[in-house]
Amino acid sequence: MNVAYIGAGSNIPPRATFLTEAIEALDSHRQITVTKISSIYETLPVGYTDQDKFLNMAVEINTTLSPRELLEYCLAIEAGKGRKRDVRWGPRTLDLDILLYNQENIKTEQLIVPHPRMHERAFVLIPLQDLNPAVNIPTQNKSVTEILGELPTTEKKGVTKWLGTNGEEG
Ligand code: GSY
Repeated sequence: MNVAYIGAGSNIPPRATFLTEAIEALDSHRQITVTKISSIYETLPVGYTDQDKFLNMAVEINTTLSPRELLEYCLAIEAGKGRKRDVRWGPRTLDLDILLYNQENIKTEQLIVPHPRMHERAFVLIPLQDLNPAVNIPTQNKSVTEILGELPTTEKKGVTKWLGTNGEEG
């Protein structure tokens, strides 16, 4: 059995619905079990900053899918939520990224794991810390908590726990 961590993000309404439906879709695959779910965070956009705030979260899964098969399934879930890939860093209904797959370093044309920028991004690391603070990021050879401790406070300030209220669009 393989243990993987997947990061999820959305900045087009209904953001929370896109995230929860994505997790349901992951868990509905007969070769995937969602074992842990992080809190949901509202996060300032990183990269292309002239866009709406994101909701971000992460999940831990057990899976018998290969990394390639898992990527294909994540892409199919994104496509099912109307994800278009016209603007590279632009707004998106749903983004699913394989952050870690066991402790493997994977580099193919389609997939790089650990996700190459995850160690710089508080919107990835903070939800991941909810799931497993001690998990090692193989490219850095440090735990998620250690890496977060070294991240500038300004990065972390852009990430706040999101508490959806009844009827909120998300
Ligand atoms: O990398 C995923 C898409 N993305 C995000 C995101 O999910 N959250 C935040 N806060 N900024 C982002 N910029 C991009 S691109």
